[in-house]
Amino acid sequence: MSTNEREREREMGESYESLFEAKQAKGRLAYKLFACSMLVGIYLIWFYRATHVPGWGEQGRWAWIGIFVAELWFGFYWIITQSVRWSPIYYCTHTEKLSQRDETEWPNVDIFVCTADPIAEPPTLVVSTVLSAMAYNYPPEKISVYLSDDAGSVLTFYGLWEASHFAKHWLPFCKKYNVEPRSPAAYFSKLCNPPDACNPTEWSSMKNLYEEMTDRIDSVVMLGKIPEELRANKGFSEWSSGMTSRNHPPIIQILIDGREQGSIDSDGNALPTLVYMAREKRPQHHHNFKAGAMNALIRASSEISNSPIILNMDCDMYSNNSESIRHALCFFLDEEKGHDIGFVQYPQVFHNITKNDLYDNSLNVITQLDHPGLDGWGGTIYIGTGCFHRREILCGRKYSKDYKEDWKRGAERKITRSACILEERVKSLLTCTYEHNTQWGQEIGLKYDCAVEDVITGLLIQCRGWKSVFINLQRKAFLGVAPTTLAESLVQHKRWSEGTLQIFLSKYCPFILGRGKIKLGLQMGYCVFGLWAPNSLPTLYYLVIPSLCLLKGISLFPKITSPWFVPFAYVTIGKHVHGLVESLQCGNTLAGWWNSQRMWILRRTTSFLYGIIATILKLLGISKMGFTITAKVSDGDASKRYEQEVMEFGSSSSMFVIIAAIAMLNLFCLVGGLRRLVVDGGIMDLGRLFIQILLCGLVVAIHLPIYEALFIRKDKGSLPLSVTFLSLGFATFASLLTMV
Ligand SMILES: *[C@@H]1O[C@H](CO)[C@@H](O)[C@H](O)[C@H]1NC(C)=O
Ligand SMILES: CC(=O)N[C@H]1CO[C@H](CO)[C@@H](O)[C@@H]1O
Repeated sequence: MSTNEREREREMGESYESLFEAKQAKGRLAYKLFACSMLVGIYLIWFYRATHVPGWGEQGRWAWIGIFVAELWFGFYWIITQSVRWSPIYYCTHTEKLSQRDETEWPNVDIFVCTADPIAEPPTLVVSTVLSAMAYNYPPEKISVYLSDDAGSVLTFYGLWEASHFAKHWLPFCKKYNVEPRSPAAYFSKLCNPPDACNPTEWSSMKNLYEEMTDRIDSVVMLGKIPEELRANKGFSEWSSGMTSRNHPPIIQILIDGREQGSIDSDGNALPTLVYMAREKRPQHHHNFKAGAMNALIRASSEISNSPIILNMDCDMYSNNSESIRHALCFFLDEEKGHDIGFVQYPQVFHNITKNDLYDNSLNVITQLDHPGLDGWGGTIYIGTGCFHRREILCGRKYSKDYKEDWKRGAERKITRSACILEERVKSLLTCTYEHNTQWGQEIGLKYDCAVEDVITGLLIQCRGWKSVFINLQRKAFLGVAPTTLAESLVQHKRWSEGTLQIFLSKYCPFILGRGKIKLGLQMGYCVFGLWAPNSLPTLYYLVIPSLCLLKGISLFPKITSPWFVPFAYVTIGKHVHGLVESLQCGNTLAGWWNSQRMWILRRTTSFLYGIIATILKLLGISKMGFTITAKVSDGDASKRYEQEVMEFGSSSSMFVIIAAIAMLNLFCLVGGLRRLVVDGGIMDLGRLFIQILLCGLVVAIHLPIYEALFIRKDKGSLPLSVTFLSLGFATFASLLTMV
């Protein structure tokens, strides 16, 4: 149906009210002019480099050519990044219009929560997330919550079993007092006293109930096994001795069966369905990490609730906004513009970011600018958590013009067998061998063999013709825990950069796969992330070679009095001032911006370097993919340092040697370079070497916390002595080599 026809239909009296709107970002013309001027600056720099190469035999010829290559790369990458600034759109929803519609016709929603390790992700944390998902402001009989436990741990199952009882009190309490947030852990940790609206005795007894539950769960976790008397309860008998996280049969337990008449809360209202799932694990079968778990969830839920909408969230990302299902549905249920929307992505936001965000974890700029930028080209990326999908698109469905989901179909409850028979049926879908010789992990479900299964799955969905939208609510939909040490943050970025580069270098490269299917701007938008890792090499070059040349007195940049100085100054200042303004606009502090600049360097010299090496090794078939789960808990001293924004290096790693060596080398070069100016009477050199001195000085300034950790700090979070010696050794060696 063309737009004209639709309009006619509307004029003819069919009632239609749009459930969402898209707004263009303001000030785009000014930005585009600025970007063009930057491009001119970049061309001038390239031109200067190409026309001023030192001749054969002259000093610094190779250093010059190297820096030219680095600048070619930076310019190219900058052009790629313009895609996410060109025409951002911001979506807003009209839930009030949705609320006017008949509730019984709203679709069912399946919520998937994934956990993988009862130690790194303690059951109490998982349980709070699950409870926040059960308590959405949405008809409870339409919600089914599935917990996938990749560790197959009876401790996590016990936690969920406790939660299934606690929910009977928690859900009516949330409803009665309109509690926010609905994760009990988050709610009670913020309040010490009952809020005015609450009945104090009721509030206190709820708090006690919650604390007793967490105490029981914690003590079972401490013991490492469940008390014998529990084994009599349904479900616990699934666990037998000798089962490990890597070797166990499939387990599925329907803890609350929403279809049953008896499943009601303490006020007599319906409860959401609650299911525990652990797919089969055998050492000889590869399990495909989180993508494997998600695909098992898709199959298991298709037998039990088969809801047309699926939300997936990580176990450490609780729901902070009980309205977010309604907001997401505004996109899917919009009769006019909703047919081609495949998924709705919420941002990843963290609740434990400190004021100046030492590790630049907040993703503020990515959330507030990059994602809307991608939306401008018809689709944001799928980031693996906080995302609503249509079930059909996860099962490989292509978009076609006459596609129209019949939501009423999805609003009915499937009436099937009793829970026990259902569980037996579902088990057969969770075996290790079920997927053999099928399209699961390829055409169906989440894509396997990629460190960022989410990004590649989202890309494949868009290439099948679906659009996606990003929605950032004022009150954030999901809140998680950010890494609290440098090592964790770097490792996380290594995985991201490695995965996205792997996509770029495969047949799924956005420029190849997406050609003719998604817009060029979106193809480029994917490459902003896909080309993170290659940035490491030119950055390392820029951090090392100009400084060494400074030590030797070789100039690699135009004199301060030369007209060629202007493009260098314009591009550098333009880029950083613009970045600073954006950062402040997105809610970062000035110190936070400075910290993000440091992390920008540290990530490029370590995470991205390791990412590119790992990708190359994998391409050559030398190494295989691994997956590390970041711990979500830290000890007392470390927490204090985190609050005080003292850099916590965390588990010792070879990455720190690189960081420290670069810091030391630049310190040597700065001192050596300045000494040359002063002592050797080379003050005339100042104009010639000005840019290099400035660059080297800035590198030293940004690494101040590193020197502190190397030489001054003595606490447990700082750098070990071995790193100090190794980095000193490297830096001395490199400087001596340059001097001879
Ligand atoms: C999370 O929800 C609480 C309670 O409604 C609200 O006060 C807070 O601002 C929210 N947090 C974020 C980051 O939006
Ligand atoms: C500032 C802040 O909220 N810090 C918290 C981050 O998360 C850890 C672990 O959950 C808490 O212990 C901190 O208090």
